[in-house]
Amino acid sequence: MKLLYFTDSHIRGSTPKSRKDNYVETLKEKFKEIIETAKSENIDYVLFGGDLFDRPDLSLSIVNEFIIYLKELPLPIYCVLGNHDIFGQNPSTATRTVLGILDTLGIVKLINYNEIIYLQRNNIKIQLTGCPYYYNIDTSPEREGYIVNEKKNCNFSIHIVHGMLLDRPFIKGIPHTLIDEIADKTFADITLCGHYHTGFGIKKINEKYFVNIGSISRVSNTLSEIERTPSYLIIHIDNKIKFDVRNLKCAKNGEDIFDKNILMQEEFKEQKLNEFIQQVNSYGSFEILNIESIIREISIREKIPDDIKNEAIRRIGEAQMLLSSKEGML
Ligand SMILES: [Mn+2]
Repeated sequence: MKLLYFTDSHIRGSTPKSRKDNYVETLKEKFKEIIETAKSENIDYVLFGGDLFDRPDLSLSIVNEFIIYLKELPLPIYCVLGNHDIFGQNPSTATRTVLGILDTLGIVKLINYNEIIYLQRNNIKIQLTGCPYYYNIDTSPEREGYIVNEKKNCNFSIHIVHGMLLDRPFIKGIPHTLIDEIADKTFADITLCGHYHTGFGIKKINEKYFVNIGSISRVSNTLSEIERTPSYLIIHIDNKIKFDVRNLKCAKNGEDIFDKNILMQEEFKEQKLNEFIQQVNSYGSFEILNIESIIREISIREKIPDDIKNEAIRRIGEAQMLLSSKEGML
């Protein structure tokens, strides 16, 4: 049996800020390549990890442009809902989304939570389950979205999930789940994950595989995204499992699609802001959060001339006025 898996395509009608190419055209090339591969290599089933669309109510003209590719496959793509496919991180809004409509039309097959699907080819039978993204997938005590409780009447079990599964601890304050937390609990032989666009590759723990090969799209201008080549995965299954991660041939060089100057400017801004915050903090904790008082205090300690101090206060006043008039317009 041969399966093809890819994730996080983020279909949208506009080009993300700081990308230099035409995002829609680039993404079409990727779909073409993946669908062509699925057909020419006789892939039995195509699986998808969520975030097919960048928003749940994407304009129908863009949806239409991409359905053409999906419809070329003889079978619907088996997929889970990503956070971008639904409203308010709530999978029960699916019927109101474009992905929900594609499910009704039979162009994709949404795997519902607790649903068990069997995929068969010759003498190989796979138990396929999935879990969509939901608001506390990475904070609930049992992390049940990642756990397959039972494996029966099959050779192997595959679970697709859209959540922040990671191989190592991540930035504090960003909810995530570590492979180590679920590896002993799940019965899935392969856990296919989307959501974390950088991906962590393929990890094997206790004869179980945990996979996130990363998004096929690069939507944010960060160093890791510039250096990453988007890829898809072929899974060969007979009496054992074999993976073949393939870089998309049509994917352009990161340096050619992202503007490194913008990245550097953003980093510079961030750095200056952090310096400013540190500087303010270094004067001790201010009990009063009135910015004018903070400026006055700093200028006394640093012996800053009055005209500079007054200019700073004047500019802050202007900025505050601008902000409040903008808020008034909303
Ligand atoms: Mn995503």
